[in-house]
Amino acid sequence: MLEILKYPDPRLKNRAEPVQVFDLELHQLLDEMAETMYAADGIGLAAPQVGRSYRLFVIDLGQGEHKKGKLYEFINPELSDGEGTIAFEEGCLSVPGFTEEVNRKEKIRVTYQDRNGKKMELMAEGLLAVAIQHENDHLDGILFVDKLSPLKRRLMKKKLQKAVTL
Ligand code: QAP
Ligand code: CO
Repeated sequence: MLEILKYPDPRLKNRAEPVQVFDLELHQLLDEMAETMYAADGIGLAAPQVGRSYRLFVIDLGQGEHKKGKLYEFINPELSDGEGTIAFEEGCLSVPGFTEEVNRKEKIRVTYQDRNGKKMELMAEGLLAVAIQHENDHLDGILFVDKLSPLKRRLMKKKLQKAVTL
């Protein structure tokens, strides 16, 4: 299993590099990321969260080992045509034990490559659109807590600090 970096690890703030080679090593990384996400009961995991600075992430809205749904793999994603607004209570495997409401686009178009390098396109809405935007932010070094108001961010830091001193 891969180790998931936790906030405030500075490596979570780096901008990730595009994937150029679609080889067995990439396939193994994708497989290990999916297993790590399932084991942690997550619904999304981006490569920078496991210390790999590449533009790729996995999503399965089914949630966890026992409720697997459709596994999505997005490589070199680009988001466009955002439409509408949705407020969703988000969490993140890199910020365990903390959730807060974040505003996102309700619908988006995403172009990306699959694990073999084939160009793909998807229109997403609702929870899938939220998850894609959340994971895509990781590729640019942005966490959902960076989107909170200064007050909410201060409360979040207090709460996390309490959790480590317990
Ligand atoms: C990102 O989040 C996301 O605090 C994925 O104790 C968030 O998998 C996509 C998790 C909202 C769409 C909507 C968080 C697990 C998992 C925790 C996650 C925790 C255990 C978060
Ligand atoms: Co996250």
